[in-house]
Amino acid sequence: MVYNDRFSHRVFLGLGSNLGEREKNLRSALALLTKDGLIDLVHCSTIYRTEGVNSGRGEPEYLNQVIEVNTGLPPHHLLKVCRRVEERLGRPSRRKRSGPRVLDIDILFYDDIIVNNEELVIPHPRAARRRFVLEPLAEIAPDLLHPVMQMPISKLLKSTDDNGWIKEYERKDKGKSPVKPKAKK
Ligand code: PH2
Ligand code: MG
Ligand code: MG
Repeated sequence: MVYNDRFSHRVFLGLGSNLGEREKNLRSALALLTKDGLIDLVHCSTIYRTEGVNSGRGEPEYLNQVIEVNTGLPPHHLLKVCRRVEERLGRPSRRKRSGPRVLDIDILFYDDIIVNNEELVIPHPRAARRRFVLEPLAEIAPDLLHPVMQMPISKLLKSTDDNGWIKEYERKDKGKSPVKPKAKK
C-alpha cells in the first residue's frame, strides 16, 4: 500500500462530545484536523443529538457527527493526530472507554483495510451497530461497504438493534463553520 501519496486514502471518522461546549468542540476538531494540510475534508454529516450508550445516569447526551476525509497518513499516524486533537481540546490522555468526554475521534473506516492490533482496530469494532455512527454515516455514504460485514451502511442501519434515540441538532453556529457544505446527491 502506498502511504506517501497525498490524500490517497478514503477515511471515515466518528466525532463525539458530551462535555463542555459540545458544538464548538466538534467545530474545533474539524479545524485542528485539517489545519496542517495533511487531512482534507470531503464530506461532513449533520450534527446529531444522541442518547449516550453505556453512559452513567445523569450524564449529558452526546453530539455526534461523521466526516469523510482524504489523507496520505498511514492508520497509526492518523490515530496519533486524532489523539493529539482530542488532547488539545482538553481530553485527558488516560481515559475510561465510555466516560464523558470533551471530544472523541474514532477511525471508523480506512479504505477497506482491516487492522487488528493492541493499539488500533479498523473498522471500528462498534461501528456496525451503533445508531449514532450509522445514521450520520448513511447520510454521507449509504453505499459504503463494511469490509468485514460485507454489507452497505444503509443495510446495517436498517438491521441494527440499537434503539438509542437520535435527532438532528439545531446548529447554533449557522454560517460560522469552516465546514464545506454537504454534497448534493
Ligand atoms: N461514545 C462512546 C460511548 N457512548 N454514546 C453516544 N451517544 N455517542 C458516542 O459517541 C459515544 C457513546 C465511547 O466512545
Ligand atoms: Mg468512541
Ligand atoms: Mg475513541
